[in-house]
Amino acid sequence: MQIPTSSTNSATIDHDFIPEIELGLLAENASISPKFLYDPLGSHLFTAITLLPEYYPTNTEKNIFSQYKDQISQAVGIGGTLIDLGAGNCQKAESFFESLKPSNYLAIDFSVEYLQDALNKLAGKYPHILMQCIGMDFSKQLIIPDSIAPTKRTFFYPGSSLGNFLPSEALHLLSQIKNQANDGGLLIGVDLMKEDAVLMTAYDDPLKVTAAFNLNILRSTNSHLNSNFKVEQFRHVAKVNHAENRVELYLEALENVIVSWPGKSREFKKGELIHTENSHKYTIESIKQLLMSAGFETTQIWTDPKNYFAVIYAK
Ligand code: AVJ
Repeated sequence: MQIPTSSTNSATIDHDFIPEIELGLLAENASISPKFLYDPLGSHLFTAITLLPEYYPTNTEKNIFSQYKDQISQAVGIGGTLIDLGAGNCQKAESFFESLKPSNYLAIDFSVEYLQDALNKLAGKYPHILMQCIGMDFSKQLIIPDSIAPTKRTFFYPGSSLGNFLPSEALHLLSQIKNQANDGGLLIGVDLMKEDAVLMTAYDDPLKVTAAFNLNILRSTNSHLNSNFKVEQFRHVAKVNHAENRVELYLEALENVIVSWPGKSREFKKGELIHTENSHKYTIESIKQLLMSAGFETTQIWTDPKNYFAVIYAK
């Protein structure tokens, strides 16, 4: 893997995703990993979701960040490398540049094309911060390149993206973060459990932006696999799973469908579901437990008045 030193270059760790996608599609309970939601159009659709009034996480987190900016920045401390996990459009990290004064900014995302555009714009605005981006699927392994100085690292993982992972996977990722933070820490945003009605409108919004975002995973899959999914043969479904403390997204076949791709095919009966995403919701206690199990020793926590969302600095 090559990590460029120029301020706006990117490096992509290339993976062959075909075996992973096939495994999910051929399983009795079919699934497609949520990382395939974020092709270039999917990344834009997700940004559109964050602008919906029904999608409370983004705004709630933003309000917590702005209300407690000083306290949070004081907890995190200045300097070192700010490592943005799932950087997207880099806006959230940018809002901390002034108070955290990082010398380096490393933006990591699965969708590197979208990230590169965002970083190009940012680099011109902050010439004193050395910026790099990497396209990485850190759902399996988080590897911070050797070219990133082993000084203080602040991992930034906002937006409750941790919620995509099963508890065991989340623990694995958090442990890897702890082991690579040196004397820094983790600033993370997590979504809290709440009443079903609020969750359901957030994940099945009346403008159907979330439906478009979810259905687009079929086109993203077609481009990876050379398969022939037709978006109009499926519909978006959101469910709250209380036993697992999560919202689940599915695509339901509206008719009997046969999907094929080079060498293989899969039949979906009318009503059959493809699982596309889990969005785990935490309690203050459950996320603290998870962080402690990952090796973090202290946490500072900020929430909103409705207790919809929590921002945590863990060291
Ligand atoms: C980016 C994973 C935090 O789970 O709320 C938004 C993705 N899916 N609407 C979430 C998402 C449907 C989002 N995360």
